[in-house]
Amino acid sequence: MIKEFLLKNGASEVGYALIDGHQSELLKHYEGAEKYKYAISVVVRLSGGAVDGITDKPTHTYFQHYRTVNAFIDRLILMAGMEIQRQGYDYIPVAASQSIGGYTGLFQHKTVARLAGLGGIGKSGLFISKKYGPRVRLGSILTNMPLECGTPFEEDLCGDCNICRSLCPAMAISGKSFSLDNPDDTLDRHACSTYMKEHFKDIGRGVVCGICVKNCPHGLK
Ligand code: B12
Repeated sequence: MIKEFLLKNGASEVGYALIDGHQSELLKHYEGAEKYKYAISVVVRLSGGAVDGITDKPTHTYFQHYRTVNAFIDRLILMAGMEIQRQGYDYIPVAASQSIGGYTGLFQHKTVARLAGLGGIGKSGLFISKKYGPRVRLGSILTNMPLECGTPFEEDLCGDCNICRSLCPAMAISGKSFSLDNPDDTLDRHACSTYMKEHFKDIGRGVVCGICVKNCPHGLK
């Protein structure tokens, strides 16, 4: 029912993930979070036109779209969370784009989307949706409402492709395939963030780029 609600209200894809056992980071910031054993991944497809406009730098249009989609996702997960609460369960909304320090969010949307089976992680470090490639933004709802969860996505999506690595102006992408043993080996977060801050301050306050998002062949299909 929650899935139908989210899809009816504008989500492009919705998946359920079992996050029990993967809450250690969350527990450092959120006392009592162990009861949130389930998570809902909310995927919102980006405007192709807004993404296609990105060249070797982002655009004002992409930045505004990023902000609008973030606000939309935050509202959507609030509405679904209120419905979860009406049914007698609890939830934590994980905002679309909130950092809590050290290049990290309260919980990783990519973890939820991948565990829900909606897609995998590419060499770019981005979540690649099976339907839309990386041209999506994500939100998550953590909950104690028991859900029938999807099967985690395990396939390698990139093979020999290194387009994102060769086009990244920050040289932040290592070219290594995603692996659960070393999930953070794909992207140098500091290099990515520093480049955006130094070069794109006037376009998107230094928080957007999108070159890897635009050029991934999975999103061009
Ligand atoms: C802080 C932050 C940044 C930082 C650090 C990036 C980073 N990758 O950590 C900086 C400023 C550099 C950044 C840059 C960008 N960001 Co950013 N960012 C975030 C934010 C707010 C938190 C990320 C975080 O917690 N990082 C900590 C690391 C450890 O986690 P992670 O890399 O996000 O995810 C890893 C785990 O999920 C792990 N994993 C996967 N499956 C499993 C399973 C298990 C069991 C475990 C333990 C782990 C695991 O693999 C992933 C990759 O290493 C998220 C929102 C969120 N709450 O998730 C958005 C988010 C990751 N950003 C996003 C985007 C689009 C961007 C940019 C393109 C900028 C832009 N908007 O134009 C670039 C892209 C860089 C790139 N190639 O990935 C999107 C990604 C969408 C997608 N398709 O993947 C997100 C999800 C926001 C959103 N609402 O959609 N970002």
